[in-house]
Amino acid sequence: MWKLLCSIILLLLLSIVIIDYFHDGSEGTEPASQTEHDFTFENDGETVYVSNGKAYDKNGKHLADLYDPNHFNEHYVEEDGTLYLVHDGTRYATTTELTTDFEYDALADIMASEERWEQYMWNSYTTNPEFSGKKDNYHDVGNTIELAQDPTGRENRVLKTTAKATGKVSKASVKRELFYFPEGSEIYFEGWFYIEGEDIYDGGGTTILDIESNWALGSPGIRLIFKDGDALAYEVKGMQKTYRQESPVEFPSKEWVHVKGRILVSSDNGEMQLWQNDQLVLDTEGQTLPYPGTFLNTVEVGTTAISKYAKNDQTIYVDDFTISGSPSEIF
Ligand SMILES: [Ca+2]
Repeated sequence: MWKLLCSIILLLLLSIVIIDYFHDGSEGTEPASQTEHDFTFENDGETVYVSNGKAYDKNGKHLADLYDPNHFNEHYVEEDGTLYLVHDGTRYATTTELTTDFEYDALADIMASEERWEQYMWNSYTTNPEFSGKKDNYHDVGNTIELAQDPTGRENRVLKTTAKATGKVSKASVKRELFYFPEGSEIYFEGWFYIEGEDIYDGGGTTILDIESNWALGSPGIRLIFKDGDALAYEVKGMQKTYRQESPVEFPSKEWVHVKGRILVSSDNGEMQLWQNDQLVLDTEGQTLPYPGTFLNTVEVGTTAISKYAKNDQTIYVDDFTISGSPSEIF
C-alpha cells in the first residue's frame, strides 16, 4: 500500500516547479477571461488567473493544471469525527500530530511499512535506495539520512541528514504524510536543529522544514528557509512570498538551536510566529496556504533542500521534533 502511495507521490513530484511549468503551457480548451476566475496570484510579475484549479494567463491561455478542486471530496471521508484518506477502498486515518525523539537504532525503525502505515512514523525519505534514479530521490548523488549519535557527544540518538552540493537542488529529508491542515487550522511545531556548515544562507539557501500539499502541482506549501544573515524566514513555495525577520537574528552553527513556531493556515489572512531559543524572532501576517480551499498534508524535516547555488554540502541534525494541530503539546 505505501509503495502505491509513494508511486503517486513520485508521479506528482515529476511535475517541475510552477515557474518553469508556466513557460511551456499549452493552449487550453476552456480559456478563462479575466472576469471568470476564482482567484489570481502574481508569478514573475505576471498575473495568473485560476479557475477550477487551472491556471491561465491574462489572454486566457491555459498555463497549467495546479490542483484538482474535487480532490478532497473524491479521496477523503469523515466518520465519527475522524477524517480518512481513502485509497483503493482502504481507509487511512489522517492526523494533526507527530512527535519523535529519534531514540531508535536505525532509520528503518522509524519508517512506515505496510503493517505500520498508520502509526505516527515517517513514511518516506529522499535518499531511499529503492527509488534510486527517480525524480526527487537523491541516493545516487551521495546524500544520506541516518539515525546517529548526538554530534555534541552526549548519549542521545538524533536524525542526521546530509545533502551534497551538486549544482542542482539537493535534498536529504524524511517525510510524513496523512496530515490534514485546512484553511483556518493552526499548526504548532518545535524541534532542535544542529547545523554543521557555517554561512548557512551563503552556503546554499537551506530549508529545514516543509509543510506541503503534495497532491498539487509542484507540492506548494509553507517552509522554513534561511535568508540573509543566516536568519530563518517563512516562505510560501509556489506563491513567491517570503516573510523575513525585521531584525535578523543569526542562527548559530555547530550547536543545538531550539526552533518553535505557529502558523494560522490561510490563503488570505494567515499568521506566523517563530521563536529561536525562546526568542520571538518573527511575528507577522500574510498568506500561508497557496490556494483557497486546499489543505496541507505532508511534513518534511532535515536538509529539506539546499539550492543549486549551494557551495558546500550541508549536514543538519534534528531531534525532539513535534508538530501538532493544537498548542497543548508545545505551548
Ligand atoms: Ca533524541
